[in-house]
Amino acid sequence: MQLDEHLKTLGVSDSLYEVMLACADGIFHIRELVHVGTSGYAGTQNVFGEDQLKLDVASNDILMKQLSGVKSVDFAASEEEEIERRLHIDGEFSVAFDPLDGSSLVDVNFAVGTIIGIYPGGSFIGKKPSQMYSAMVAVYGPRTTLFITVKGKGVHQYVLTDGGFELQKESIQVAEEGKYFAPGNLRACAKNPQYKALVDYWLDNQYTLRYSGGMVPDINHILVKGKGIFTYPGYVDVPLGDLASSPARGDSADSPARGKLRLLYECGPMGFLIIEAGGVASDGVISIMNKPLEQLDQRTPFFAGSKKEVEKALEFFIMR
Ligand code: P6P
Repeated sequence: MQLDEHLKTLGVSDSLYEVMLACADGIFHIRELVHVGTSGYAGTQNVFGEDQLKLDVASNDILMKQLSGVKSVDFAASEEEEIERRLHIDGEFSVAFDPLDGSSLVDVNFAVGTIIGIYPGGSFIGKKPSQMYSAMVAVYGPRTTLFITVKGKGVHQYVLTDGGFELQKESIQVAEEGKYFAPGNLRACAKNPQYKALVDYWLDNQYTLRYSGGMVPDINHILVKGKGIFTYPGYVDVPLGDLASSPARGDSADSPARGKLRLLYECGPMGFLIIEAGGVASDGVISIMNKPLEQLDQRTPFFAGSKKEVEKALEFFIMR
């Protein structure tokens, strides 16, 4: 069954259907870029001070163009742009995206992805991930696959064939436990003994390492295998409770206290997929879905995957 047909069987509204298909078209064109597009730097930096690749800019333009063509899209926010763009005033939806997450991995031919969150219209500031109607995440690897979730309607996987996105697996579930671990930000172990103790726990208990440096393929592994944990704590040994509330404490450009992952563009939509599949996603203190967005480039620690694995991991980050 094709994506468009399956969305109809899920009972997706006509207006949300239109936005999702526009995003899917954008993903199709980004995939072409990734596989044959030029490499190299654009000579610009994003709001995080990261040098932008030509692929970053081009994939951003593709999605912005797609969304500009949908009258129901109010604001669009991209990890590659400093401010949210107003496309159609009072549109029913606002769409946030990371057009090519992990783009620096393209040159080493690792898998990368596109992350999209579809919210109610209006500015993103003050919104919580729990308000999302839908999340769409594409994985550009040996195959191009797409995960979608629409609130309350499960998580479903599609694979790109000559005929378009074909339903591959319905109602994906993440089991309560599973010994795969994807330990992001391992550098933090040097200053964060609690994280070091957690990694030692995984090693002592013979967990299987599955980490590529790309959040999309790393969380894709949890969804496809149906179990495991992805972690990306902050860089310093600051109590997670403090991090969850205080802005910028212990922050520095190259080692932000709350880690480098972004709430709006990465952790919100990825957490939404994991939770809709029966897993959990946390900033270490609260569900990622309940974390209000204070600024577009807000970073957050992130722990996501099998419920018992996340609970076990957070035991190591004792609240002091
Ligand atoms: P590190 C990619 O740049 C990304 O934003 C995520 O996809 C990934 O999980 C993380 O950064 C990897 O970070 O510190 O291992 O390079």
